[in-house]
Amino acid sequence: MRAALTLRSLVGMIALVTVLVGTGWAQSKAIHTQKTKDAVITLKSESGRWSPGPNSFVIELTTPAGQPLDAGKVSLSTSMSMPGMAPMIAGATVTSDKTPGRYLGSISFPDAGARQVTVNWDGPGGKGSARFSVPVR
Ligand SMILES: [Cu+2]
Repeated sequence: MRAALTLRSLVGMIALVTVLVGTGWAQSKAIHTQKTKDAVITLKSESGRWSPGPNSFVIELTTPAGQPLDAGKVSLSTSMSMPGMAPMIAGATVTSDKTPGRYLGSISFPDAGARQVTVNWDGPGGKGSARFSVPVR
């Protein structure tokens, strides 16, 4: 009986780890965390940074208390100011994940350098915006 229970909990743990690896761990290093009055926004990716070329990443939105934020439609855009030329603008493709407050994004950068990032959201959990800087390196 005891052995059976142990085996069962072991199987359960393996299943849980498999799910975590499949959904979370592959995008687990934080690129940037930004707190606003209403939300905490975390950008994550496998490498923990943005690099020139295509990037896939995760946006997580929570309330200041750490509950998933029902953020509805989320968008992310970036701007880089370059001397003597118009700012370089790049927008991300953002889709909602099955997990509340979790979004999957992809974005491509032609070069390295600091980006001014704007994240907007508009959903049942509220509407808001955050701005911060992220290096592309
Ligand atoms: Cu540039």
